[in-house]
Amino acid sequence: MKSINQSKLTLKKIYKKNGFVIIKNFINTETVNKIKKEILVKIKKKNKFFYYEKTLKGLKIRRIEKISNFSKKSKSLIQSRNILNIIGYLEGKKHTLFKDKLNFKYPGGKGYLPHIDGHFLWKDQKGKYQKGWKKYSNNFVNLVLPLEKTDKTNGCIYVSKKNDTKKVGKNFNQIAKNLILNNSYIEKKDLSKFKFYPIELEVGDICLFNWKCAHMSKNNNSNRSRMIFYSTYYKNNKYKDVRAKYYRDKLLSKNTKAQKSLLAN
Ligand SMILES: O=C(O)CCC(=O)C(=O)O
Ligand SMILES: [Fe+2]
Repeated sequence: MKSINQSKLTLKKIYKKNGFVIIKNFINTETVNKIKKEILVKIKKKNKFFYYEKTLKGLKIRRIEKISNFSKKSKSLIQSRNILNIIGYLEGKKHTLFKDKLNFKYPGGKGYLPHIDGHFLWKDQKGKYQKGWKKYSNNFVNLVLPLEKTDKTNGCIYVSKKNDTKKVGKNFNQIAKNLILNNSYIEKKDLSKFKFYPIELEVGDICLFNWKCAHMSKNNNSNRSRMIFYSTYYKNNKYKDVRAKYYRDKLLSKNTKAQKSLLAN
């Protein structure tokens, strides 16, 4: 028990310092394999929550939005006590699921330009500008949970330390202002301020990173696919049904379709 507590403390120290941490062997691999199998069967039929991309090998699925609505097993994994507890422990405050998706990256699938999640402006139903995710909470944590091994060759995520972000801004307004308007890409002139670390994960491992950490990923140039759960948790506050509100707002927002997707293509 002592050693478990000590290693948890080490994880917390790393997380506090860098804003991100990899936790090895955190999830039961059989659970993940079962979910993967189930999803691979489900995606054979098209659905409006599936997004596709063109690759040299034809049209391939790129992501499933709201994966936890669509797969009960995914929902119980993404919202498991284990995951919520470790996030609460690392941040020192309770967090709850905000949004969730499954990002595929088949061979030839595209990467994501360097960006900082949630730091953009969007127009609400009335055409009024709103502050990205800040409208919903003042802190968020992202989870990367691979359904298959992810490394540099198949386009793993790269994350930079949260202190790098301070070089472009100290708070939401400053950061958002210095990113490309209406989305959250880092300007070319600022890229040298960030050092990106590859997040190589086996099935069973997870990575958690704070929303202030910039991140990116490259194209998948291998012949292995790369499926990951990519979900976000918000720091609890007085608001209720935050996840539902976020998705409703996104649907009704006056942004263009490209801006709505929040994707770096
Ligand atoms: O799947 C990836 O490689 C990155 C995804 C990402 O950063 C995002 O969806 O915000
Ligand atoms: Fe992102």
